[in-house]
Amino acid sequence: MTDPSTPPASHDSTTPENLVAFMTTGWATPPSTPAAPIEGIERFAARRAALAAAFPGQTLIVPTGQEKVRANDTHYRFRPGTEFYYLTGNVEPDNVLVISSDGTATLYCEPNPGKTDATFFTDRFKGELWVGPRLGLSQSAQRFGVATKALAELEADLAATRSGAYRLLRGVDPVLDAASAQQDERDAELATQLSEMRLIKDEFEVRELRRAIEATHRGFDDVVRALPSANTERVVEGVFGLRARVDGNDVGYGTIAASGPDACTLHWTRNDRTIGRGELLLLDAGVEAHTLYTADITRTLPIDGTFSPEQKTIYELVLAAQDAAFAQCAPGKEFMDPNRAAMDVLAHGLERLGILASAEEALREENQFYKRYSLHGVSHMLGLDVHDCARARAETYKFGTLEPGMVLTVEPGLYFQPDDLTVPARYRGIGVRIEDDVVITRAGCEVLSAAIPRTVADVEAWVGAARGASV
Ligand SMILES: [Mn+2]
Repeated sequence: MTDPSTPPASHDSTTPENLVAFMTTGWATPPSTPAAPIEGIERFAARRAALAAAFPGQTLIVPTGQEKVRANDTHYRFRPGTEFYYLTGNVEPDNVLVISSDGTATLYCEPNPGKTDATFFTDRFKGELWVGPRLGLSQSAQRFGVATKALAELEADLAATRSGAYRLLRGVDPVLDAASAQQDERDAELATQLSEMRLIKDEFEVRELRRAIEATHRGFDDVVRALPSANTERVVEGVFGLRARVDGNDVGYGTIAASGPDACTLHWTRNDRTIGRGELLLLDAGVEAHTLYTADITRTLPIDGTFSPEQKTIYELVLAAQDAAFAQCAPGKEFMDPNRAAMDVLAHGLERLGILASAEEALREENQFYKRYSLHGVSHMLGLDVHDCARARAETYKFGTLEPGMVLTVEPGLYFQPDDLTVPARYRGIGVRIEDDVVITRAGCEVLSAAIPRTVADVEAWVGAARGASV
């Protein structure tokens, strides 16, 4: 479904009938070569079949969403709906996947009228000469291995369907949401199923996550090389963003380039500060691969190549917490076990530093005082979404058990706010997070991002080498 048409803007030119006649003639016949099937076409078909089997006899509607307005008539770059993409591999906007009650799948998409229809040069949002050609019905069918129909037929087809049992993936397509009756529980069950299907990654998905992580490693290398001349956080964001666009689809989430005390703000994406000498830079960034799987990596780097004694103390404590968490990443462990292990290490370290009076007291369920400095949990699932599988039930995710094929982050941190009087002055304004991505294996886990320098010595050598090279 598409947005209601936008009225012409003041800068639009007029189109006399004679021009339309002239523009729609005199073009070579487009080649009729079939579209190449996407890689893993059978994988997407199997996912659709599994979804249909979970809701037998019901119609399932999974839209990808539309381009969103950034300002007036300009849009944000389109990113497909995760669930729609997971079921189709299709990255074009506006499409809607419908799985009928008999289990057959139909992709509703925009036709590609070629240059036979004036819209190819008059429609600023869909016209081929404005935004490039769409695949259209026959090419989409070939490429994604699914039956296609024109988007214009969707409303009538759904009207017939809505009298029966159907479920809609809500929150993606406002037009479909508005046109469908409230049935929160039924629709939520569809969203949950689509989240839980993605808890275990297959080989193809793990391969794509590896690619995203490798590209992210290159992006971190780029940033490290740029550090000697990077005087603002914005430079760091820009350098990483270049790598994300060149080696992948985009960044998987807004890059956090937090220098000095900005690191104490968890989702610092304003990135507008001037970087000071002797500070730490907390870089939390991930490249999203062309297949939309994203990395989620954090490194905390000494700008000048060497940690100060205070920075090193905090960094090593976070590192020890991360190592303790890695040791809990194994099949049969609870999802929360890595978090518990990390918080235990952090709380005892905070006690040694005199910040917590008693680790034991701080760790008690009714207190959780360590959270004043650790702020967030240690893990979340990672995949097509950076916070993947977000609609999974607590019993399968947060209170579930780790299984081979699950991919999650391990990211302890410590954050001492600049105005926190419970913290010795020399530690205030220090924020450290170390984040890696792991896949659970039969034997334990593999740290997919292990090649990115992490220990104090390795990080100092990494940043130091770039400084040396730039002199
Ligand atoms: Mn994360």
